[in-house]
Amino acid sequence: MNPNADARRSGADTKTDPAMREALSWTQSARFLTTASLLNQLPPPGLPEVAFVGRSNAGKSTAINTLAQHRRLAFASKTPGRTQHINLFELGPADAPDARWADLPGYGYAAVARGAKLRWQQVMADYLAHRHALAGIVMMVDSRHGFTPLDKQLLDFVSQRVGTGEVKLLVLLTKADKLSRNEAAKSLATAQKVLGELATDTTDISLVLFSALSRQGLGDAALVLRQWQATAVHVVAVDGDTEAAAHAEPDAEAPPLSPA
Ligand SMILES: Nc1nc2c(ncn2[C@@H]2O[C@H](COP(=O)(O)OP(=O)(O)OP(=O)(O)O)[C@@H](O)[C@H]2O)c(=O)[nH]1
Ligand SMILES: [Mg+2]
Repeated sequence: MNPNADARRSGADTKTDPAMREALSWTQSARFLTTASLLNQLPPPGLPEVAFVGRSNAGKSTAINTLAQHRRLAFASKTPGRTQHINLFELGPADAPDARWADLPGYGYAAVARGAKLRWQQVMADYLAHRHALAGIVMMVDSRHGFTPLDKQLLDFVSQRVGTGEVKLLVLLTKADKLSRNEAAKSLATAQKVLGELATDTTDISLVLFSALSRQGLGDAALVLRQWQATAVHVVAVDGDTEAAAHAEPDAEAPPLSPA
C-alpha cells in the first residue's frame, strides 16, 4: 500500500510522549461554538475546519467527547440519528482560537424520513464539497463492520479534494474495544486496503484503531489533528462571504449522496 496511507498503532505513550501530551492538551481545549442546520448559518470561514463524518451510530460524537475529555460536549446517544445539525466546536486559546471541528449528521440511518435524509445529505455534501475552510475529514467507521457501501460512496465523493491533498483524511476504526486482537488486525488490514486505493503522492491519509472506552488510539488521533492544525492555511474571510452566498443555492456540482 502507498506509504502515504499511514497505519498508526498505539505505540507511543499518551503520558510520556511530549508531542502527544501537547496534542491532547490542545484537543481538550475544544468548546462548543454554534449549531447550524443550513450552511449559510455557519460562521464565515476563517479558521481551519475539520469535519467528523460517518454512519449514524459509528461514534462521531463520542470520539469528539473523548478527544475533548468532556463527557457531554457533543451529544452521544444510543439512539441513531441523534446529531441532526452541524455542531461547531472551537479550539485553541480562548482569546486566539486556531481551529474548528464540525460534528456532521450521520448517514445511513434507515428510520429517518426520506425527505429529511435527503436534506441532511445535501447539507453534508455541500459542506464537504465546497467549504473553503475544510482542512481535514475525520471519518468514523465501526471497526466491526468496516467500510459500508455508503462509507465508500462518501470516500468517492471526497476523493477529488482528498486526492490533491487539499483536504486530509483520518479514518478512525471505532469501538475497537469490542474486537479481539485478531479481529482488530483484520479490521485494520481491510481498511488499509480500501484506503490504499485512494492514496496518491499528494494524499495525506491516516488510519487509527480507536476506542472511546479504552482510549486506544486517542493519542495518535490527537497527534494527527494537531498536525493538521499546525500545517493548515487559514482561510481569510472575504467581505460579503462569497462562499456562504454560493451555498444559498443548491449546487449542481454537488449531488446528494443517495439515501440508504
Ligand atoms: N464500546 C464502545 N461504544 C462506543 C464507542 N464509541 C461510541 N460508542 C457507543 O456507540 C453509540 C453511538 O455513539 P455516538 O457517538 O452517539 O454516534 P454518532 O456517530 O455520533 O451517531 P449519530 O449522531 O446518530 O450520527 C453510543 O451508545 C456510544 O456509547 C467505543 O469506542 N466503544
Ligand atoms: Mg452524533
